[in-house]
Amino acid sequence: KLEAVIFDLDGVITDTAEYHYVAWKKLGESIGIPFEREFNETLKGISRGESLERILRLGGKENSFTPEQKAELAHQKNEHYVSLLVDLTPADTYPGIAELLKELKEQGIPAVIASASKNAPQILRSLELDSFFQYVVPPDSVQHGKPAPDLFLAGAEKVGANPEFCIGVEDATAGVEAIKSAGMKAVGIGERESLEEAGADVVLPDTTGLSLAFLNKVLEG
Ligand code: B16
Ligand code: MG
Repeated sequence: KLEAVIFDLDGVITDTAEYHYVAWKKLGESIGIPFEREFNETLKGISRGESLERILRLGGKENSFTPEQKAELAHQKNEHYVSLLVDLTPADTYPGIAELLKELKEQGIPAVIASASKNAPQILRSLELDSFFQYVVPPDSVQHGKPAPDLFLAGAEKVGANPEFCIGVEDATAGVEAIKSAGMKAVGIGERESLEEAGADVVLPDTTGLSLAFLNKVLEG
């Protein structure tokens, strides 16, 4: 029986992935490292600090900044990102998500957030979804970010669920890898090829197909 559903946030619950892209792109341009959407895919699910490192590496500038300057760049990106978040309302929740969360709550199946984002609690409040989640794993509370399993394992442990009977839902390849190394079933949202390659048990093009009945089938295999 399904014991918990552990959700990624950005790209699964709502489209903040787009805001991250806009904010990182602007930051990149400000330091002479332009990039496009394709490169941005590799930043999904990756922490703020590590995302910055990857952008600097892309531009061959990993040694051009002191740790203090890097912290300031990450701060600038976050300021811009947070300024874009003020527009977020419940209407920005992806289709099917609110309905699924209601079903889970009615059945007493815990819903958990395993996001790399430090802004997750604020985003959930703006979407008015915070009361549907038993737990939001603080990204700083675990040792390793995605693709390591830490965030997903911490979520399962907090609600007393056995990973074997948990389902993780992710839009990023690093996230799908994290779910699989946690020993859970993985539902990928987005592009079939890359998510299947990362180990997803099933891939849906978007969130409309998510329901408790669907997740129960995934768990049965
Ligand atoms: P923040 P997820 C991740 O969230 C994003 O996919 C990633 O692009 C972002 O850099 C990371 O959160 C950190 O977010 O800067 O807000 O702390 O997909 O794991 O929900
Ligand atoms: Mg994501």
